[in-house]
Amino acid sequence: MDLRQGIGLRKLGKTVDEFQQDLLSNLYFRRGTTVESASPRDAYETLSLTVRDHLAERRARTAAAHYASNPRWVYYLSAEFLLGAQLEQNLLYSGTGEIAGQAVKALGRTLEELEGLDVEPGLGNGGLGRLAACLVDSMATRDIPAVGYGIRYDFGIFKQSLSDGAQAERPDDWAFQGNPWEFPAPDDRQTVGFYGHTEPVPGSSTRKKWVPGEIVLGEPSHMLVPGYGTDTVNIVRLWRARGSEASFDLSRFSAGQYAEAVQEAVRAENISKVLYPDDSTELGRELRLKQQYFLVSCSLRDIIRRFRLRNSNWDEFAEKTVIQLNDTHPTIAIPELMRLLVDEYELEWDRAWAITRKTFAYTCHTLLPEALETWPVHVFERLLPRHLEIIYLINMLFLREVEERFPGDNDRLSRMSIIGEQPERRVRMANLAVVGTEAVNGVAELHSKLLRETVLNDFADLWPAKFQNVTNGISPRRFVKLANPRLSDLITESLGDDGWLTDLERLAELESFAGDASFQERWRSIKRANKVDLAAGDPDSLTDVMIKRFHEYKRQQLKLLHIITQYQRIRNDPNGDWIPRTVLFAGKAAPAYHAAKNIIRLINAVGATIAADPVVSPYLKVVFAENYNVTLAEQIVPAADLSEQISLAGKEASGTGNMKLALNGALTIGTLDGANIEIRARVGEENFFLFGLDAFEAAERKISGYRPADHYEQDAELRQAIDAINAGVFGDVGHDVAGSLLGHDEYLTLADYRSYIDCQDAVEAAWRDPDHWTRMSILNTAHSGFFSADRTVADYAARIWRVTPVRV
Ligand code: CR6
Repeated sequence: MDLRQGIGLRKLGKTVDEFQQDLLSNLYFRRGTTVESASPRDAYETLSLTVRDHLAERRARTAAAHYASNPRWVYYLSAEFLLGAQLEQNLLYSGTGEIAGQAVKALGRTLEELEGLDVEPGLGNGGLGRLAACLVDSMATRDIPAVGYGIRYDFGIFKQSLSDGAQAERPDDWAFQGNPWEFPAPDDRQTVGFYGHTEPVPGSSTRKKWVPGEIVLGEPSHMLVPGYGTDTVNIVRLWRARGSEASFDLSRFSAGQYAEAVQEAVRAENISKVLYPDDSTELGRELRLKQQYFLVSCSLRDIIRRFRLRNSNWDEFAEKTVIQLNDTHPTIAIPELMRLLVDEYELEWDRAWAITRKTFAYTCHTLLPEALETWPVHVFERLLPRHLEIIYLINMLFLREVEERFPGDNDRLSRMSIIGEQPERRVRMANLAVVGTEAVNGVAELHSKLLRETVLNDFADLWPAKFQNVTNGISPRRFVKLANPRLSDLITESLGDDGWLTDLERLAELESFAGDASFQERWRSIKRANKVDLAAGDPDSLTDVMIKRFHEYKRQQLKLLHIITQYQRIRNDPNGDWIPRTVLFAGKAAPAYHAAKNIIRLINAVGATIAADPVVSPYLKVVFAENYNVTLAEQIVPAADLSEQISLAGKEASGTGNMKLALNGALTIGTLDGANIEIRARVGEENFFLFGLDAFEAAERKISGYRPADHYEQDAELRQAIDAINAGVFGDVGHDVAGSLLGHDEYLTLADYRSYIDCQDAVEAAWRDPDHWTRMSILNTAHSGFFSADRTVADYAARIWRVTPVRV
């Protein structure tokens, strides 16, 4: 049988009857139950397996095509993948949605009911993890041979609930009932070492023998990543840590020492236990470094295994392989590849280094200095002694190169060194990532420019050609077609076909409808219906959303000042001509980030005060939607009128929520930060509400000695808002928030307050003219095509990866 022809069993284009037969057979033989006794979970699993079979058939053909063509591969290494719910996506991507809807009746269920049982794997924190998911989707859609590598955390991002308005966290046991989308691949398990010591190798100055003190197994499983409108199905391979056989101590167990008997296994399994729950503190640092090395070590061995299936010459490795490092989390891959090549495969150092440098590329996702990872040298030395030696050698040779170019410039040397000396010796992962890669990119134009001019300036001086920009993007399938079916249908009808789903720039054709009264009417009724579905507030009110992680730089506190100002204005003039608004917040704060958690509490306290106020509540409502995740985003985004993108300029690397909202016809109120700048340039200045300092002005303000009190003293409305917070009108927590605003106001909230309030007034003026507003909304959608992740992937493919698609 020729696999490339497909195995025939799962022919596409099934009838409802055939699909029903498959369902029943899966119910009996794979789920082991019957229609009469099937639980909802049985029905859900059965449907998922049946849909999965359709993709698995394509997967088999994809793997065969890839094997035959021995292509250049993209390996995307990421500590996070926020894949989103799978069932609905896979129904769409396998083209089985309609027949499945009919066929599940045989199980006495509806599709909606079963989709409700689908649990999203929350294997990420926010934008970075969701970006990884959008990129692998687009790589498959563009037929790029690719594998995503990540960690299969037992517990994903914590579940958030509110308790008396404060964030409470619960563990996210996402796969507690199993995960039908996953294929375990125990045969491909890898062995990972930690701790221990190194020994010299006689006759070699660069090779060493590493004798690890702890051994852990990495067991992979994979999820299918289907392309849209193509046969390609790629995979994301996720590693789970296990103790080795030797980690269970039978003699202790027999002696009744049950806990001691399993402690080694437990310690091993802890490595993939939880997604690092907190990106703001120093806690658990060693465990996080362990996770990073675990991911890297398993993945690199797997990549090498795959390479050696079809190739034997190491000089071809970098031609067949590009490894994209998603932020610095997987950067230990650089010394690890060196270790494998030099110590295990016995290549000369220089040859290994040439291969390594050509293989890797690095995407930086931040400008916040505290988000650039560094590890204390002593932690590294204990956990990864051989890697530290390799890093020292890489650093020595690198600094020699710098010294040659800039003789005598010692300040430069110490800034560029991979090892920082002050206040303690630390390994600077971003420096390592720049030194060990062929290309470095930021994620939006401004971000890439600031990286070159500030954070990575010395490196850009040395290697200007290495630095690039690739503006982020999002999946139009998930965030329009699936999230907003009404809008999707209208677009398809207006454009004549659904080719826009893989060629999003075609949305520009909507421009000709922007002034058409009946089209506008339909546009508005879709938005309204989406708001009714969301049921967050009056569907005729202006739905103003701020959905993202809670962080002071993102400035939820600025939005809060606007709400309080509005509240005070209405109270002062109850008969004014106020525009009803529903302000919807959603987002999680890192569990140990107290300032962010205080802002959540204050938002809820202000919301409660307003709700209890008969004068203000008809015009203003504050809603906090709990447990923001991909699924919730898919419900909120289509219902939004106004998108809050109000970070201090120069702080948000890109943002991707801003793209999702604009694409769904929300107007943005925002600063000149991250991708906002590119959104504004495309949708048009007149269709974007701009306010605030730009990145340059913000930096100047800080340098010239910023005093938040000046703004407080000079602006009566601001003063009243802060006084109310401070006086406890909204409870005790106000005191801390006000204190931090008046004290140092790290993110210049007060400096941007007036400009923001005036801009919100302009928003309301625009809202009063529905035709004008709708026109702006249509134009936002029409000109957001650039923000498709398909375009992002095409940019990476052309400029960084230099890969060519393989059609299945
Ligand atoms: N927090 C950036 O802050 C960007 C995403 C994806 C972030 C955000 O602006 O859109 O990455 N950075 O590029 C990090 O996670 C370090 C994010 O999600």
